[in-house]
Parts: sequence; structure tokens; C-alpha cells
Amino acid sequence: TDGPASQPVIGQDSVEVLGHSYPRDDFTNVTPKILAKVGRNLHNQSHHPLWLIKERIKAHFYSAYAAKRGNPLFSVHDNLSPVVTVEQNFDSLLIPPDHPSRKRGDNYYLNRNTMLRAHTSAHQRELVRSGLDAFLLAGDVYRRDEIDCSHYPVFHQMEGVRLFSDIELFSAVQNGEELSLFESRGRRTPQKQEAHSLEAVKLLEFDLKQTLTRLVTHLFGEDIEVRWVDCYFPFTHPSFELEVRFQGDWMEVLGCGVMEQQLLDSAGAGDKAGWAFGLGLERLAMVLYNIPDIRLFWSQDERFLKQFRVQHIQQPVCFQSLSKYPPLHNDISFWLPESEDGRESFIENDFYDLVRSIGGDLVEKVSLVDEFMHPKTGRRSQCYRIVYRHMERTLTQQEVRLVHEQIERSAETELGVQGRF
Ligand code: FA5
Ligand code: MG
Repeated sequence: TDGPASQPVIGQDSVEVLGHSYPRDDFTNVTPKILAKVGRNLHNQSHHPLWLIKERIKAHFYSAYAAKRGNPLFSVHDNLSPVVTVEQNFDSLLIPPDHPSRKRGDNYYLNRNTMLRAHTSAHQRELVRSGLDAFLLAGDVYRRDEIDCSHYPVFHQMEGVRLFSDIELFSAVQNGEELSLFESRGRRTPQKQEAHSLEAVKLLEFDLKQTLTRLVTHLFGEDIEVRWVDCYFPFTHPSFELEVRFQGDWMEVLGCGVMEQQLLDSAGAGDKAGWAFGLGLERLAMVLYNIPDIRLFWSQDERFLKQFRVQHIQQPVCFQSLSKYPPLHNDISFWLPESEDGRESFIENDFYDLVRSIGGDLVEKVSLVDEFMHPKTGRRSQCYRIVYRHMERTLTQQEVRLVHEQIERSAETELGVQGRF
């Protein structure tokens, strides 16, 4: 019901996405439910909350940062295909061949060479190579992930990149012409990369954090509580995450850092240094409009959508949460399969994907509630709690039972677990 105009096709030998056909192989793991979301482009649908927040971010960058002659400094791109090569998504970002983020269990592969992008960073190198110094890029991204109110297998990110020549970076510094971006015999430390001078990195880091803090206060006002957390990405160093206070907890809304110089070298911009960020549009929209559950972004319910049809993008939206209908929960326990060599072949994300494939948006949360090892046989058993809730009406016990039983059966046939139902 919620697919794009053309039906997604997973054939025997190929997978069809956005009018192209990709040969299947042993890596193919996209599901019809996921393919049905490719092409929806919520971020480009007028007055959708993700569109609204994207437009507000664009407007902020347009008005706050002007280049020569008053033109906007940042160009905006929101129509790049989510189908990318594995090379774009990982190698171009210096992510090593054996890095855990490449796992089949975490990504949607069309085949060994092609995937649905897992982040908008997949386009950094190509856009830098095309000569851009400052850009924003919004798009849908795909990940096999846990299931709860702030994680969904399809979500939207906005990437931002800004490069500086040494003149640009040091222009406002007294005697700045004596400073240099690079240092020839430098060492990598927790503060900086080997290629960079400490002065350059500190200015880049300051500009990056200030740009993002300004964005966040523009969106949420001065009262929002934020904090910076150090973190790691293979394509930035140093790296940070920004968290904001939401419903009594800290929620991570973006990752960012000083771009690895090797990436810029390979993109033909080795004479510049820069920063990059990637933010989650759903997470920001959830905080801004007080949207309690990430599934609501896919709702076709007029009571949800009409609230975002404002005259002007700066007009405040007073989101009235649809009353929450009661949840129903059901547990599922099974013995994990054992393979010949005694190692377990069960992957949690496979189970989450299966639950999502069958239960769709009725599933609000899946959590591992109990684990148990048989004292004699050493076999492991797990118990998951699945919380079912419809966003728009009350579910009946019976319809939940039907879905739950189908999950039980498929878990046995597809994942090789042995049910303790
Ligand atoms: C990245 O994706 C990096 N590419 C970000 C980046 C860009 C770092 C440029 C440095 C330079 P991460 O996996 O943390 O990082 O995701 C970024 C943001 O996407 C998160 O902070 C969060 O807001 C959002 N996000 C991540 N996973 C999900 C999910 N399953 N559902 C909804 N939002 C998510
Ligand atoms: Mg993160």
C-alpha cells in the first residue's frame, strides 16, 4: 500500500530498484518491505515534517553563510540516488575492508558491489571531486538496526561539508598569513591528524562546532540542552557527536569531525582542509515537534500530516501527538541454532529484519529480555519481547496473535531456531 509507483521486484536472478536491474548474489539481502520505501523521498515531499526540517536547515544556511556577491555559500543536493557502490559507501571513506560496519547483518546489499547507502557520507568524495567547497546533501539511508522508537531501517540524513584554503581559514587571524594548514613532519595525536597543524585543526573544530551549535539554537531556541561527546569515525579526526536532551534522556542527533586529509587528497582537494557532519533528520524533527515515535514519519494519516501544512516554513508547528493507542506485547523464546563447528550462526539483526518484514509498522519495539544457557547441553536460548502498537487505532489481541504466530513460524523456517512457543 505504501510503495512507490512501480512495484519493487526481487526476482530469481536480479533485484530491480528505481528502474535498474542488479544481479543477485550471495550478498543480496534487501527485502521487499525495504525496497518499497526506495523512491518515497519523504524529504522531498512538500510539507512532510522531514521536508519542513530540511527546508528550515537550508534557509538557515542560506541566510547565515553567504559567499561573494551575496550568493549562498552552501549548495544543496537532495536528489542523489540511494543506490551506491560498496566502494562509495565504505572504501571512499577509508573504511578498512574488514571493518565491522560493512557486515551483511548491518546493511542492505543489492549484491556484493552495490548497496542502499548506509549514510549520506557515501557521496562526500564525489561531490568534493566535482569541485564543491561547501555543500549540504539530504537523502534517505538504509540500515539493519535495532527496533525501538528512535531507530528505523530507513531514515534520512543531512550531510554538510565545508572546505577551507589556508587564506580562508586564517583570514580573520592576526598575522594569519604566517600560519599554515599543514605540517610536514607532524604526528597523529588525539587532537589532530599527522598532516594538519594544530592551529588549523583548532580553528576548523571551532568553526564546525559553532556552525552546528548555531543551527541547533536556530531550530530549538536558546533553552535546548546540548553536549559534545568525543567519538570515532574512520573518515574524520578528531570526531564528535552532538547530543540533545529529549524526553528526559540524551539523544544523539549527529556525528561530525575534521575530514581525513587522505580523503581530500583522493578527491583532488589536497590543498584544502575541512570539516563534515551528518545529522539524522528524524531525530531533529522528533525533538522539534515532539514526535514520540519514528514510525510516524511513514504515516499516511491526515491527522498527522495536516499539522505540518504551514503557510511559511518558519511558522511554528504545534504538534498534537495523536493519542497513543494501547500497546500489546508478546514474548517469543527459542533455542539458537548450532552450526557444525559449534559456533552460533544466529544474527540478531536477521531476527529484527524478520520481525519488521512480517509485523511492519505494527512493531514498536523488540528487546532481548532473557538469555539462558542449558547447563548440560550448552545450548543457548533467547527470549525477545515484541511490543505491538498501531499508531492510528487500537489493535485486537487476535490480530496481534496472527502476526506473532507468523513470526514464530518464520523464525523457525528462515533462521533455523527451535521455538519454545
Ligand atoms: C554517520 O552516519 C556518519 N556518516 C556521520 C558523519 C558524517 C560523521 C560526516 C562524520 C562526518 P552515525 O551512524 O552516528 O554516523 O549516524 C548519524 C546520525 O544519524 C545519528 O546521530 C542519528 O541522528 C541518525 N541515525 C543513526 N541511525 C539511525 C536510525 N537507525 N534511525 C534514525 N536515525 C538514525
Ligand atoms: Mg552515531
